[in-house]
Amino acid sequence: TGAVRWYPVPDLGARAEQVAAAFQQAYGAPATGVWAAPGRVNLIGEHTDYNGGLCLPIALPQSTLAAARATATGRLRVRSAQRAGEPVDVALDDIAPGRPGGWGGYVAGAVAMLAADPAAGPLGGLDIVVDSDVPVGSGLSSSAALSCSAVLAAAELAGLSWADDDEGRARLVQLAVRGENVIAQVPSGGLDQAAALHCEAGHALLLDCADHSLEQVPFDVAADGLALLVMDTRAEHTHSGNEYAARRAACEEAARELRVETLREVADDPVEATLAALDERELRPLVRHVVTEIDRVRQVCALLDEGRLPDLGPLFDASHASLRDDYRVSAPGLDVAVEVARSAGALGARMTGGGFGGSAIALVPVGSVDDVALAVHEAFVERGWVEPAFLLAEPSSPGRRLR
Ligand code: GAF
Repeated sequence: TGAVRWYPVPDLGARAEQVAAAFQQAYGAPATGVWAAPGRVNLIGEHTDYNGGLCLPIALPQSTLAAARATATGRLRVRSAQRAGEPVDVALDDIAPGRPGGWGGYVAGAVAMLAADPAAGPLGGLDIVVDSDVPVGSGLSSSAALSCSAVLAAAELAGLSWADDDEGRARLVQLAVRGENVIAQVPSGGLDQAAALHCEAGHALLLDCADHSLEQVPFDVAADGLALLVMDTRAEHTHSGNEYAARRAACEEAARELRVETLREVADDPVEATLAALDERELRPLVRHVVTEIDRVRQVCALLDEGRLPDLGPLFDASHASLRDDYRVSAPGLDVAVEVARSAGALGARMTGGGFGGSAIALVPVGSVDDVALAVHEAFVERGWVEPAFLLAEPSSPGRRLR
């Protein structure tokens, strides 16, 4: 029905023209190129990346575009179509932790890390215009889409062709992660940036955060008459907030108590007796989530390998329960979306991304997609909540130069 709100699927060619035109308008000179990086949904493997675990994201067609050119001003100037009133203008030398603050820190972080890389040629300055179709604050990784579009632009303008192969892309991922951690001061774990730069169309990316190895896993829900429905609860979410950092710190504390480098080692060799040593109410449930979630990623990959897509449903459900009850990062909107989606015909559903708001995903028979979206929409309206918004996730292409 018309009441349900769907995010449009962008025409990236047309969007690239628009951003190039906006660049010309803003700076009175043509952009050298336009680069794009996608948002993502993580199929499973949540809050495992910073524990050396496994994740399984796909890239979305919704992307952030960056039109850019090199300058000799010694400054980074950035304008955003989404934040028209907040242009950034900072000397490259002044980029520092927390400076610039806000959204500009994601761009500046990526640019500063690139400029500091010994392999990069001198970067005299940069003008950028960004424009995004990734919903902001929805757990769909708008921040990594932003930092990764910037790092792609900055690298190529610094004379590096790192985007041409996996090894170079892995370097760009590291720069974007470091920029977010150090300059934007968000302690994210690397899943989002790896998804933005390594995911391939038609595939999920099996990411092993212990050794940064990657595997492309064919993922074609349509072939089984299914769809992956993304349900954006549009409830405020942020992981620069304390909760994300607190979970990460607690996992590090648990690893210290268990005398392992990361919790991945416990996942590979789980010992109930070891877990029993941890505080029953605080650390043990967190570790249980990480250990069981890593195992669920393996199970999902095995099912995909056998072409048993409909059987993913129960693993999605188990992942959600674990994130809600053990890891405690769900939110009322996410729980309602997941439960209502299941009652309306989804085979399984779970929150995706960092949590505390943001989006959930549901595996739905194609014929039930409208019913599920409508049921979730109505459940939100009944409760007097902000209307949710939806999209169908098509595994899409990685970050790249568009023109
Ligand atoms: C956020 C973080 F940025 C990622 O690094 C990851 O930890 C995710 O939450 C949870 O899986 O998106």
